[in-house]
Order: sequence, then structure tokens, then C-alpha cells
Amino acid sequence: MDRRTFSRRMLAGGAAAAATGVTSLSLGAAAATSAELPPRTAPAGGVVRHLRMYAEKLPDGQLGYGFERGKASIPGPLIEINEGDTLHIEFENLTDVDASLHVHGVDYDIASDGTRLNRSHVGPGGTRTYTWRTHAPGRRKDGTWEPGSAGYWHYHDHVVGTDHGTGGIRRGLYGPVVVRRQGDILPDRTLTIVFNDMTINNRAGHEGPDFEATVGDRLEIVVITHGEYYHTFHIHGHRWADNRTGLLTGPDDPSRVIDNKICGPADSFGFQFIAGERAGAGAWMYHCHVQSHSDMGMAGLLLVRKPDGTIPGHEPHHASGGAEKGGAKGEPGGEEAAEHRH
Ligand SMILES: [Cu+2]
Repeated sequence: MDRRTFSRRMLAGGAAAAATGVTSLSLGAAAATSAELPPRTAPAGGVVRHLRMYAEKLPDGQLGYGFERGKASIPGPLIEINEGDTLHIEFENLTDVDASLHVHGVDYDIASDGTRLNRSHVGPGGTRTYTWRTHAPGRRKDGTWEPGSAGYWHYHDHVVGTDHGTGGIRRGLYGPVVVRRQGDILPDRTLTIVFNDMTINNRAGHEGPDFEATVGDRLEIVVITHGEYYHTFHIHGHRWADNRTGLLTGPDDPSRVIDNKICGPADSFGFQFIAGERAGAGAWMYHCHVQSHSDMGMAGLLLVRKPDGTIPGHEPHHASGGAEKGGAKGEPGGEEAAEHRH
């Protein structure tokens, strides 16, 4: 955030908080709703960053990625890159089987493929540096247009169980990657929802995950699919543009506006929206809209609160039980795991 944006935000936020008297209830920087403030935008890329990444066994036998030892989650942590950035990821395999880190969408050479085929996997206790690069769009020498790296992508294991990582993905080794273009609007928070076989984020059916927001929050949802089935992602009360960001760029943007999108194995997409816009507060359901899948529990809630913290019509202890007690049974990857605050 540059200085001008910073002071505009602070001034606007402070004034709104004073006017409505909600200072004590403000969550983070969201004293005024984000929809009322000039959005923050992604900076130019070109930065070289170093990350540590671990794969490890979780207490219940599932597997997860994490940025720190002992902090693995399902899904793995959000990796956010600006077009032009280079990322060197020192990956340590703390599991007792071969594992890897394989990414979709960004630029990498064969040594960073993360497959057994070219020996770019990592044995138990071993370490390997994977390098991901990204680029802005531009014209090729032949005059054609080359797309940039910006988009909603994902990473996963490609080695555990079979040479395609079928066992690793099934047990939780996957996570989101967001590549932004200079000037892209930044959300307040990013939520990750992975339809993996008949689970969401490897949780049992009818156990969420649920997410919380306040009316006016600028949210981003990354949807990833893994496993054997196709799914359709639907969220109640909200809609988005079916393009790279989910946002319309102006009155003539031809993108179709949708509230339901099909996704097959290894597909990913994402979008931004304003929580409660034209819909208000409430326990808004999201789910796979393949009917037998939703009946089997592929559903969760976006709990959109009023500024005073209440959710009209919501009975907190409804049957899904996921919201207020994430991780209650020691299961990894509660809402926290799937949520990234900006
Ligand atoms: Cu489904």
C-alpha cells in the first residue's frame, strides 16, 4: 500500500468508525466496510523471494503442507505471487515416504517439476529447492499475444501412492496459488475451498468448513477440485463475473455473471466479491450443486455478520456443526487453514 492509499484508508476508516460507533467491534482494518473504500491494488512484480515449505503427517494420518514445522494444514497455505516475481521454495519432506511439490500455472523448468519421472521428488527427511517464476503478458516476436501468469492456480504432491500423487492428494497434500497482475484489486481475505473426492478440504461430509465475514468485506474464494468426480460450486445470495478476477472491469465488460461453476479434477478458479452485497447478513450456504453430492454433505456456510456481530436468522448450533468449533476433534485444517487474511 503506498502512502496516499494508506492515509486515505485510515482517514476513511476512522471517520466511518466514529460516525457509527463500531470502533470496539472493528475486525482488523475493516472498521469501514471495504466496499466503501478505494481498494488496495497489487504492486509491480519482479521480486525474488525465498520460502520454506514442509510436508508432514498430521495427527489423524492425513498429510499436509505448511510454512513451518508442525503447522501443516489442509489445504496447504496460500502462496501469493505478483507477475514477474520469482519464488525459491526450500521444500523439506518430513513424512516417511517420497513426496514432492508440483505446481500448476506458473513457469518452472524440469528440475522443479516435482515428479519421480525426472527425479525431482524428495525422499523422507530430504530437502529440495523448487523454483517458480512468473511473467506479465506481452507480445511474442511473431506478433501473437502471450498470456501472463496471473490466475488462480494450485500446487500438490505428485509422488505419494502412485507416480501421479494419487495417495498424496487423497490424504491432503494440496494448496492454492494466486498470481496477481499489477493493479489487481486486493481482497481483505482469501478463502480456499477444495472439492476433493466427496469431501471439502478433506473434512467429513456435513462438517463444513464454515467461514465468517462481515457485511462489506472484500472476499476472495479460490475453488480447486481434486479426485475422481466433477463438482459444481454454488454460493447463495452472491454472484461473480466468470473471468480472471471475478470482477467486472466496466459497464461494457462482456464477462458472463454467474453464481454456479462446474469444475473437474485439477481445475481451479477464483473470484472476488463483497460479502452481503445486495443480500445482507445471514448464514449463506455454499455447496456442490450435484444433488447427491450436496445431500452427502458437500456444503458449508459463509456466515456474514452485521457490523454489530449478529447474524439474522442463524441458529449457531445447527446440524453442520462446523463453524464454532473448528478442529474440535483434533482434525487438521479447520477454517483457519483455509483462510488467509491480507
Ligand atoms: Cu460434487
